[in-house]
Amino acid sequence: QPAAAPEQGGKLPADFAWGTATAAYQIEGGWNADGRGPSLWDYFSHRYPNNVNGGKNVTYDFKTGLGGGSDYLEHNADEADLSYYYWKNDIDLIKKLGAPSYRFSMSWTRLFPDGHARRAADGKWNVNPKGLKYYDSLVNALIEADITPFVTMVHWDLPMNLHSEYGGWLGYQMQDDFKNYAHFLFEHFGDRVKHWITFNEPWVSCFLGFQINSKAPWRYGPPNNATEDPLSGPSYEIGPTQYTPESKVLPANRPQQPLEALWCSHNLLNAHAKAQQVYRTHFAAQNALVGLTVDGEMSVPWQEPNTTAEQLASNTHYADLANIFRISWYADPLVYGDYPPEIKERVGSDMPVFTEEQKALLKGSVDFLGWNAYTGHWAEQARSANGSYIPPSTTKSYATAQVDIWHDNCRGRDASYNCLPPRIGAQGGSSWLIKYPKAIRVGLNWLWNRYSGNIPHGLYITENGASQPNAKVAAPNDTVTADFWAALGENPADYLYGPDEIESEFNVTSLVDDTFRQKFFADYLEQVRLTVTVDGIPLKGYFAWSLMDNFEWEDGYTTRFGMSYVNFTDPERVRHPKGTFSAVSSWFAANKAYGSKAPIPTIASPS
Ligand code: PNW
Repeated sequence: QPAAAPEQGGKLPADFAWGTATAAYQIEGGWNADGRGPSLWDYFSHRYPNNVNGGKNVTYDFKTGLGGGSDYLEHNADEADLSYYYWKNDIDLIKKLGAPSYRFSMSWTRLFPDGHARRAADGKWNVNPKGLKYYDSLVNALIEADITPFVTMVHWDLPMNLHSEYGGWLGYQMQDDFKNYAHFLFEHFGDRVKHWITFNEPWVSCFLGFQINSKAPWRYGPPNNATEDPLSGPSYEIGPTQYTPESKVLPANRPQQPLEALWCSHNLLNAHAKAQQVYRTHFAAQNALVGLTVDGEMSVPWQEPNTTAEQLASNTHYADLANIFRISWYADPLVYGDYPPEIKERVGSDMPVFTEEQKALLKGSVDFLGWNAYTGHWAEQARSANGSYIPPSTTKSYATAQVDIWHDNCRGRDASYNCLPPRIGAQGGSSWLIKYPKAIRVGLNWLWNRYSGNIPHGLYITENGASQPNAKVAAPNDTVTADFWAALGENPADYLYGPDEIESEFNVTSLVDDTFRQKFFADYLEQVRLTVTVDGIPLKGYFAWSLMDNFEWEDGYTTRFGMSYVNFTDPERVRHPKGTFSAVSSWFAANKAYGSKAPIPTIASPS
């Protein structure tokens, strides 16, 4: 079979925004410094340290980040990269990269320790002055360095006090508490910040926090110690008013919990719409863009050489459904003012309903849409353990809808099951991360196909990146032959990592000389270039995750996504650029059109 002619395209446009991304809780440290209040992550990682990375007894070798050493790290981000103290080093690093933009998040509780932003009679806000000084210094220094700030308002670190008062996202009160916080941010930083992202990955906050139970607030209790129950502990009670005024329901018992993720999403979407309304009413003259970032996996119809047209059509239908449940659950209301018809039809009366007033506020409430692109999955109709297809359910509820839409690629299946479809690409260093560069192109096309013309300022990749696989990650055991990949026009060498290759790639040096990650970025960035220059999708910017190794949520410090290496026992947390750092910098120098200004400074070799 002849190889397809290479697609050419050209360079990314001169105004294409690129840079790296970070999040406050993952890098700042200084968790209680200068009056900062606790967020969900501070509270739950302290109270239930077993929630993060398997618990207190796990020790590491710090040089490699692997288990089995004799070192021990607290499983929280009390210190992390100490960016609260060493933020100037972060800016130097971004300058060295030559990136024109930087995406970071502000910690709500550093500004308003109890979460309530209020204005006194004299017009003054009850803001924590030292927290404010931190972000003023950061924003001002970025602007001085000619780096455009993209600011995320909430990257999962909700004020713990709001969770105690009314269940955080379960309470309709969150809508106004967030609106007030956003009002303050617009008012204070609006002269300098022109790109706002209200929320990072609502699906993760709501579904992982309130249903799948892998992230704060771990609503079903600590996963590694079932005897501890955050719902009945002495220092943590959810307040009496939950859900929305319409639902009037207090979830006193567990059976009602499966719908909490839906109500979390509902309140969060309304909160976004209210913040955008505040912006357009009071601050439009500042000329900023207000968007939101959705997450993270793209489902692709399962296809093999002998897939029939009929089967492919069915697989495409299920891939679409999976993407609608993951992405359009949020993007449809923000763009079109209501939940997708495909979801409402399947979830039936379990689905929260927007009032007409809420619909009007939601419609057109994103100026741009951010997407965190990491991974892809084959999708098809759900199958049972013996491999036969499960017919769509006839009852309409959230529980049955979940079964109907669920696709698989061996994840979550019984190990004895002979896995088909095989995984879509090489396993990265996080269980959920499978390298599939085309996901980014397929996904951006999918998004623009559904929303084109209704998102005035286009799309941004607000995160893309990889954790380097290490010896802890099993090599793929799927039987995927070279013929299989060749028929799909793929090179198996790009996908298959045998155990030997992983072992030899992973040694201490590879933490800095990170070949897997370099290849990952090269392959995804090529797809970004084709998406913009061949497909004509209005992708306006791209942010690599992440500037440096940091606290990787429930994986603690064992999983590294950084383009710079950080030793977390080093009191100064020196940032050492990895191979990826210069590779990404050079890629943009070669593939983006620049004006007269020299884009890329010389990058010192890693120390
Ligand atoms: C992102 N998925 O989350 C977060 O925004 C970052 O804070 C985090 O460090 C980074 O990914 C790496 O984990 C994701 O299931 C969560 O595809 C889930 C997915 C992707 C990204």
